[in-house]
Amino acid sequence: MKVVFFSDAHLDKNDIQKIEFVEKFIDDVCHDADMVFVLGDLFEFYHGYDGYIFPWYKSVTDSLKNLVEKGKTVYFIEGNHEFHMGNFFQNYTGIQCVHSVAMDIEGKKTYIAHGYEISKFYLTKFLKTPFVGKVMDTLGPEITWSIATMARVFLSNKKKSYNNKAMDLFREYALKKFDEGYDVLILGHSHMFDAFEHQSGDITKQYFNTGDIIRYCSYVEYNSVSGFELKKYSP
Ligand SMILES: [Mn+2]
Repeated sequence: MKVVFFSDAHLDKNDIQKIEFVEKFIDDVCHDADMVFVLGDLFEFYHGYDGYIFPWYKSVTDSLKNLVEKGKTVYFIEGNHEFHMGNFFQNYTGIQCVHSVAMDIEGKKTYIAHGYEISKFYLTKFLKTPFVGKVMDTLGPEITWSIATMARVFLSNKKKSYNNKAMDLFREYALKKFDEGYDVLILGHSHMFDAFEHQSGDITKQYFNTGDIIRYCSYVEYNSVSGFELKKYSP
């Protein structure tokens, strides 16, 4: 069994090369996976509309759709830049759009999320409310995209660099999840790839952060032979 986890590409409208890079990653690394988790912030901005996919996101969406058509299970975990992928996106692609996933992966109780709940970012929480979702629905894709473009200066984590304090916050959260009974925790959002192990009795618990598929080419892979591993993609 092979499972791939990646996140935080923050693909923007004119990011042609980055979009092609992610599509190549999907082709190269995910083609033989059984399950693929997009851990959020694949897109710099997304709000789902009926019958509509932002044209600049169509090709990468089709790459993921293609995985579903090949029989793989694909989860899209919404990040803080994705507001409501919506039924149309789910029905069109066959991808399951969720906020977090708790599942057993070959005996390991695994929790998978984007990770924005760790930082107390009230603007994100406000923007995620059903009220704001309704406003985006009403404004339609073109106007919403324009507003998002103007507002991104307040939202973007793109320029985040390595920061031990932030990294520790994620690790502390991991310890909390281990206490709740999880064996493996996988997050994104920080843009800092990370891996650490925690001994709990005779069980080794593991935390991973997928980092940033564009900047560090980092991702996490599980396979039945070697377990969970932090990896670097070299095309
Ligand atoms: Mn994020």
